[in-house]
Amino acid sequence: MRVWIVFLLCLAGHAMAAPAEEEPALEELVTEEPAEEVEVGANPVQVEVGEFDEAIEVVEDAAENPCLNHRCKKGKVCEVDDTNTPMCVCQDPSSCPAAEGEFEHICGNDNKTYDSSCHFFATKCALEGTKKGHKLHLDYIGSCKLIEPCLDNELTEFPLRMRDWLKNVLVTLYARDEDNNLLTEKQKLRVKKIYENEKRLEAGDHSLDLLARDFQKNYNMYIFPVHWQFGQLDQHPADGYLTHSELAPLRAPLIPMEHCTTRFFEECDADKDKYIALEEWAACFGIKEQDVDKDLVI
Ligand SMILES: *[C@@H]1O[C@H](CO)[C@@H](O)[C@H](O)[C@H]1NC(C)=O
Ligand SMILES: [Ca+2]
Ligand SMILES: [Ca+2]
Repeated sequence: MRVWIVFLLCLAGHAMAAPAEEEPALEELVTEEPAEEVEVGANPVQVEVGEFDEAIEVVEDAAENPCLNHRCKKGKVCEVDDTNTPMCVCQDPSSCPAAEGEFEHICGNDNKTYDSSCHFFATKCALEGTKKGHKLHLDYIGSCKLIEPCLDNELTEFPLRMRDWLKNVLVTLYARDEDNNLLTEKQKLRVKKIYENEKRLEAGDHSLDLLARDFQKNYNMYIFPVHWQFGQLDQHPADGYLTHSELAPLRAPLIPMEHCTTRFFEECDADKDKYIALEEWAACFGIKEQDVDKDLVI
């Protein structure tokens, strides 16, 4: 998640700030499925149990409130039935906390603006089992707006810039990694080679021409960043394929700033099976087939 914050800062054209632990988890905000990451709906007992309460009270509370340790996926909250058995039920959107601002708004792929991701997932839950509910996805962060169509020539620019960002994000993570452990040891070894390469194009506002030439010349430096990005997204489950919701942490913040995002990822799914395989992913970033290597997704 810290990775995405850095990534966003690059995209927004700001100087990269130190990754902040206390930032809201973007990935958590936009990833739709994994139930285990989702917090239990706030309940008064949980809120009142503070560090200063005696342990015995906590145990009693847990026994009395089976919802305390019962996790529900996004859009659902825990309730107990007549037999005091916890179950997850759809959250009423009106019980969602009021959005604190425009930045919490979410645009659905129905081109409707939802006040917050809570409102969005509660609405999606209410439609569970219907065709409409199945089709409803979080499209991007922010209120719905007019997104200009992506022209063919703009589409070809997209991977040029994205590859460059990825490389710079990795190098920046590496440079700051000493105390943060943002990368694993294996990843560090890979990035070290890029970081220490004198021919590396430094981060900057480069022309598309230069980016294209650098990709030709320093092609090898781009192979790992493209694989790494895939590995960051392919986690629910890590099976070598990206689903729509696995892609969401990348897509959702990007779309309002980069109008070719949707078309790019649509076309990335070359066989149109709704999954982006590692091979498809690598190909749409210009990585040659013989350089696609599952072992690089580490
Ligand atoms: C989506 O909604 C926005 C804002 O209401 C509007 O400007 C835009 O034209 C809509 N897009 C589509 C594809 O209907
Ligand atoms: Ca996957
Ligand atoms: Ca595919």
